[in-house]
Amino acid sequence: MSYVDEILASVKTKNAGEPEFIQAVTEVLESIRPVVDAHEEEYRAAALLERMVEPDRIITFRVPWQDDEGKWHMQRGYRVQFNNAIGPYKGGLRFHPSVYPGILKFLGFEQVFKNSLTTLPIGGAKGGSDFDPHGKSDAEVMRFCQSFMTELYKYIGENIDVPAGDIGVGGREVGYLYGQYKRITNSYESILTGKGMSFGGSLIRPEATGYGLIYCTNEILKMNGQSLEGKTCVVSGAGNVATYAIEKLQQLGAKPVTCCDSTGWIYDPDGIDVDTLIEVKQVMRARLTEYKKRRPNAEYHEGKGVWTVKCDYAFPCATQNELDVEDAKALIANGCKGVFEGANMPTTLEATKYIQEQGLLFTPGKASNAGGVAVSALEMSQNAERLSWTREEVDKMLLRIMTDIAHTISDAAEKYGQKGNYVVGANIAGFEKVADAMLSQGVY
Ligand code: NDP
Ligand code: 2IT
Repeated sequence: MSYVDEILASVKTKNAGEPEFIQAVTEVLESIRPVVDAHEEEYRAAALLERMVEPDRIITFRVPWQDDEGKWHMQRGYRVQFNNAIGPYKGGLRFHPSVYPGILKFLGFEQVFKNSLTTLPIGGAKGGSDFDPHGKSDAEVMRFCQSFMTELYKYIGENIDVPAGDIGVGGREVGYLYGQYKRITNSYESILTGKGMSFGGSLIRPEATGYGLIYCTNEILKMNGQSLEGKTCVVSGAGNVATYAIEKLQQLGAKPVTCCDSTGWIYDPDGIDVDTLIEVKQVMRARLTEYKKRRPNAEYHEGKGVWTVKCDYAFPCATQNELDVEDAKALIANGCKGVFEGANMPTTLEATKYIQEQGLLFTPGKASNAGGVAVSALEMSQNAERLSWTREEVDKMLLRIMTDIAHTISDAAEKYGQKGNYVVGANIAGFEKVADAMLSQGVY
């Protein structure tokens, strides 16, 4: 049995109850086959793949919190410190009822290769809780965040592990978490990114993932003789990534016509209005039914449906496995020419394969959504030198990083005889640097 097949079989057995983790590992290992085959003896001798698919450690803790009526609740908190071969652990925190170790392991594993692609010195991690912020008051969210950090603070540090936001964790949560860290340790350190601008945050960090997705897409389109100008786009999600992807699409002359949240979706034939979206989702923290009330020309539908809308390009920016084969078929039947992932692993393995076989352009999230963590790393740099860079400076660096990623994944795919297969390109390019760092540092 080949080394890749051996490791895949073992991962499937050992992590049987964690389908998302198995999915993420399968995609990466299948992609890197040619590299592994070429270095099999060296990699086997160092147990490289065995170590790469096993997190350095998983920290699990209890998070009790009190609601506004005085009732106590108990949540689970986690931090999966996956791999620090190329820098301190780095990756977001997710607060969502679906959070369990399998989700955080898939996200931490993806983060290792994504962070490698940014070229910045950051390792991979992910954390979070099964806490659901929907419908909670600010005071409840604050108490939860304080309780969460009261345990997490033991395991993080500016040279150890630097968390940030993800689903359900935005500027408000990062602020409360940061305040509690400072209160416990009496130390003003860069232990979180995505901080507010008044206490060490970086300009462009809120926009970075969405903007970065579109910068990367734009470069990939250019390389393939296409462009965003005048194109109709469908976007899923209505949170951090979706909102700023929509904004940048508009700035580059495209027309994004959809967004969705966990209950329903919007089709706005005039193009999504970003100010209204921000008002409804970030200020009011309401459902998209409020968007419809403010934009009478728009349609609101319950449930799932953005992939049924006619478009040139699609941008899944909500959550994992939100785009399956049926969705891919609907997109292609409607003339879609490319799918560019803003979320982490939003496309199922089967749908990815189908989309690529049908000749569409496709970029995997670990490459195309790397702009968020890249600007997080720039926030760490600014904190380290106790300076803040201008909006223009950070945006320019983001653009350069995302443009470089587009070329890196394209070149790696071509080098291994798979021109245009950006999944293979991203996985190989991300893997090579981590493998080199791990092999250099000895077996542990
Ligand atoms: P947010 O919490 O800001 O937004 C998530 C959005 O997706 C919300 O509108 C949410 O709906 C919607 N959503 C969540 N689950 C579902 C579902 N099952 N079906 C439909 N819609 C759903 O998170 P982000 O925008 O930060 O994250 C989105 C994705 O991007 C995730 O995969 C995340 O891991 C990834 N990502 C995030 C980065 C970041 O910097 N924030 C960086 C790189 C990747 P509702 O409003 O109802 O909650
Ligand atoms: O998935 C991701 O890359 C993030 N949620 C951002 C992580 C970070 O540390 O900024």
